[in-house]
This record gives sequence, C-alpha cells and structure tokens, in this order.
Amino acid sequence: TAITLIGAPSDAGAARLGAAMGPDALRVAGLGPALARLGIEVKDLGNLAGPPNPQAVPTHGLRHLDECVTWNRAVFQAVSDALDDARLPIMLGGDHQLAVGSIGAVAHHCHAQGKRLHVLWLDAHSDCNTPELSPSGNLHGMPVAALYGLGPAPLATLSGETPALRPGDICQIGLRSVDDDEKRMIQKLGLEVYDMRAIDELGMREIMQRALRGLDDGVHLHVSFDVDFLDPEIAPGTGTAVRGGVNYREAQLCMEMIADTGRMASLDIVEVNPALDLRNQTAELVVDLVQSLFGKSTLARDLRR
Ligand code: DIR
Ligand code: MN
Ligand code: MN
Ligand code: MN
Repeated sequence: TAITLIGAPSDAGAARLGAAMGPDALRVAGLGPALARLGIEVKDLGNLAGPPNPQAVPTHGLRHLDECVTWNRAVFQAVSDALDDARLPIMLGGDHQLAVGSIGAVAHHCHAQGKRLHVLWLDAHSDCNTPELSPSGNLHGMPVAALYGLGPAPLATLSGETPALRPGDICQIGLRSVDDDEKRMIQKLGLEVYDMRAIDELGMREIMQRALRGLDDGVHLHVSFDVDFLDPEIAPGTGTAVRGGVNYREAQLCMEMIADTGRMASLDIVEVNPALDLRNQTAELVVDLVQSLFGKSTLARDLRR
C-alpha cells in the first residue's frame, strides 16, 4: 500500500470550533513519519482549501450547509483521485460531516470497480440525524443519514451514488450517545450497531469478529474513526466527548483485528480538536493506534498476508 494524507481543516459541521486544527495536530504528533516507519510510502497532500466557519445559528434545522457541501466536494475529489491512483486515502478532519465526501468517493469507486463496500464507523454517536430530527442542527450528527440518501439534497446526492450506502454496508461500534429520534432512524436504516453495552457484555474481540465477518477479497473496507470513540480520560481533545468510551487496550485490539483482515482500503480520522486537548495527547494516541491499524504488532504474526 501507498498512503495519501488529505487534510480537511473544517469545523463547519461541529458545535465547537477547533476541529479545523485537527490535521495539523496529527502532523505535529508525527502521523506521516509513524506510518513511514512501518515501511509504507506516505504522501502528504497538505490541507485542502475551503470556506471558513461562519458561526451562524441554525436555519431549517441545520447550519453551514453551503460551507459543508463545498468542503465535501473538495474531499470527494481528493479521495477519488487517491483511489484512482490505487493509493489508500486517509482523510484527516475536520469534523465528521466530511465523511459524506470521503465515503461518497469510496462508494463511487467501489461501484466502478465492482467491489462491495463495508464501512466500520467507530464513534460514540450514530450520526444518522436529519435536519428534521437533529436537536442541534450540526451537520456532523448527520453524515450517515446523508450517505443513505436522507437529509439535504446537495449532501444526499453528492457522490452521484444515491444512496451511497445500502442496508448492511455499515457497522457502528462504540455508541453511547444516541438521540431519541436517532434510535428510530438506526432501526429504519437497519444499521448493524454494537454499543458500549455490547462491548461490555461480549468484549471487544467478539464484537470485532462479528463486525469483520465475511470480508473476502471482493470487499473494500473503509474505517471512519471519530476519536470520541475513545474514552475522554485518554482522548480529551474532541468536541463532543462522552464518558464511558473505549479504553486503550480495547482500542488497540480493535485496530489490530482490523489490520489482520488486510482489507482496509481507506480511512477517516475525524474530530480531533487540539483546542480542547492536553499537550496534544489525543493526536499522539491516535498516531499510536493508527500504527496498529496499519499492522504494527508486538510479535511477528503469520495472520497477515
Ligand atoms: C448529536 C451529537 N447527536 C447531534 N452528535 C455528534 O448533534 O446530532 N456527532 N457529536 O459526532
Ligand atoms: Mn461522528
Ligand atoms: Mn462522535
Ligand atoms: Mn457488509
């Protein structure tokens, strides 16, 4: 694999400012060199350009739609270009609404290549609100609905594959904050969800075995990693931290089991907010975990090809 890092410094979809500094916090924490040390070729495209956060109030159930659409179009293009060059794109957010562009590009690519898309959504939240359902109006709570063709048309149709995702294409892990209407949406969309209770009851190993079932070589695995998946005690630098998240060992096992499949072909790292962090520890933790995601392990292992 060869990796392309794509910085997408936008926090227009979030409640709080600061996630726009996420790509640079990850660079300061040494993401590119850490991957290069694993023997992977890494190209950093730097940051995409886009509109600033207007800090407006919500209208018609959402805010900053035009800005978010512009950012997602830029992400869609950059991720598409990387995939066309047979490279593995890592989209560095920025807030999670940018996954509309990145996963849209991946869905488009899979359609063209005859691959089946499987998305692992690691998050404290389900992100399947629509403007009608959302209590906040923040678009980072809506990307999953948009990828299922719901919500504002410019986002729902952004990839040209509408819907970009179909039932069974996504599996969500780590949820512990879901709005009341969102619970119904999870059922309506038929999302496969493993919340924190499931992780408590079954353990991360069993959850990951279920989440990674059936990944043959016809599957493109996309991982969308919202860092609020992690417990705020270890990852405080994020805008909507929720207590009771995934701990360090669970996170490592999660990443290692994904690496063992050898199927991950694209990645989002979103919602790192250095303005809320302590000495960049969240970005540093993410770099550590992403090394495991790309195959770093304590012992030599035969599992991986
Ligand atoms: C909440 C929070 N469900 C909302 N969502 C977040 O605003 O829709 N997603 N933080 O990452
Ligand atoms: Mn999210
Ligand atoms: Mn989240
Ligand atoms: Mn699937």
